Amino acid sequence: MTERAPRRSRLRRSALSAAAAVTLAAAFLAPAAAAAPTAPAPVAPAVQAPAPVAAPDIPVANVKAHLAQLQSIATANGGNRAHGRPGYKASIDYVKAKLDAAGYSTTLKTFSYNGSTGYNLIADWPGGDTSHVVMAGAHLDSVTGGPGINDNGSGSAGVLETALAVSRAGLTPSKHLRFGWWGAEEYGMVGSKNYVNSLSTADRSKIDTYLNFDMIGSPNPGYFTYRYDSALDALFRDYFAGLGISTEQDFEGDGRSDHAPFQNVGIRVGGLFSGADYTKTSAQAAKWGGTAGQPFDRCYHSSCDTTANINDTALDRMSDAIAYAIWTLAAGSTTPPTGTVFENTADVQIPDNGAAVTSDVAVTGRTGNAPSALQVGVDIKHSYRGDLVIDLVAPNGTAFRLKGSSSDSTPNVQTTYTVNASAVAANGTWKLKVQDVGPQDVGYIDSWKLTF
Ligand code: DTR
Ligand code: CA
Ligand code: ZN
Ligand code: ZN
Repeated sequence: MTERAPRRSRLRRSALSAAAAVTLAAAFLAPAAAAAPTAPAPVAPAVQAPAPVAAPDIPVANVKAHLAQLQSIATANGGNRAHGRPGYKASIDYVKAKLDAAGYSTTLKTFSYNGSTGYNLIADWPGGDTSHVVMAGAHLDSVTGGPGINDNGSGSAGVLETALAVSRAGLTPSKHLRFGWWGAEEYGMVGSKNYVNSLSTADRSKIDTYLNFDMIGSPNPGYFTYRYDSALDALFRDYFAGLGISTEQDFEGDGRSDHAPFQNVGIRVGGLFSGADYTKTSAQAAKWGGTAGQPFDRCYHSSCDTTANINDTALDRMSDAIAYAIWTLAAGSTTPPTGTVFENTADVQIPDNGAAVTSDVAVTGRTGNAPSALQVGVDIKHSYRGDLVIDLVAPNGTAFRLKGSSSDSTPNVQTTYTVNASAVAANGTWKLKVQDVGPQDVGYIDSWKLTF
């Protein structure tokens, strides 16, 4: 586990799509042996119908693991992952292998540019209405002068991990999901232009939306949304508002990344950007943090654009925003989103074979009792999840057993439980209680959240 400074817990009040439909095997949760409750534990909840849930949290550690692989590839191939160089083909092979293993239908499309063969990777998630395609993409190539970890390993890795999360969730969206990784963007969006030009008019008309992610982990980050489509702009703006972050519309990217070829044929485009060589203003630093008077990415197109050139928080937030957009748009929901998320992202170490630990979220602003399908999103990093016993403890002390111990040697618990909490009041401090009851393997609570 990479040691990280504990992150502040945060309240995330983001609009969620109530119809972001993912069919989850509902957890039939019986209250655990209560931890000294003040009130008797409620009767075991009735059988839960699968409930629509919000997008999962994208583990930023997974995104960074992809960046580490891309860095290794560049290091092993002359220090770059540029079009026409071996590092690019090795990068696309890495991404393709991950997607093939996750059940995607992948296609490697070649093109020629500057006397070299270029590669685009297209990955289709089976299912959904193929006459309504929601697409997300990122360019995978770097400049020749460096490994291109922020530009654009960050966007490539964020899109890749979202695609893998779709597979982990077994998402069955109403619309068809497609992902793309583009070659030769640095030479003028050559790969994405080639892809769009290769589409028939009929196939272009089937793409409802293309979302582009080019630089989403800049070390002195800004939070910019593409302004071209008001609904897509609002989708991201409202998401970040739920995190307490005020975004700005991007004005330096017109025609400068892979959204442009899609836009030029009339396809609705959106996306996110954390900034390149422009300078962060004092006003931006005041609201986003970081350093005024300095570029958003001082290593833009330079050899120092390495894995050290990434702001983890920006990468984490933007990757989560990609997942939110995909779940929302693919579910086909056009109804106004509802729902509120309360999250704690502070890491809490779990002592090996020892006492239970807890992580709190303070729920406020609700009225009455919690819902009968309260969503409990859990992200625990641990090398042997069978050691873990996990409870949700309500403000009145009522405990709901989420997971018991077992011989399951699989690492990590990254899932969403559905709890019938309708017998307890919503407002107050809820606790995730985790105990490691087996020897040797260790881990920590990475983050958890309640979605009402
Ligand atoms: N042209 C991109 C970097 C870039 C510059 N401004 C924007 C705005 C929106 C997306 C990307 C960019 C590149 O160098 O890959
Ligand atoms: Ca995350
Ligand atoms: Zn670039
Ligand atoms: Zn780029």
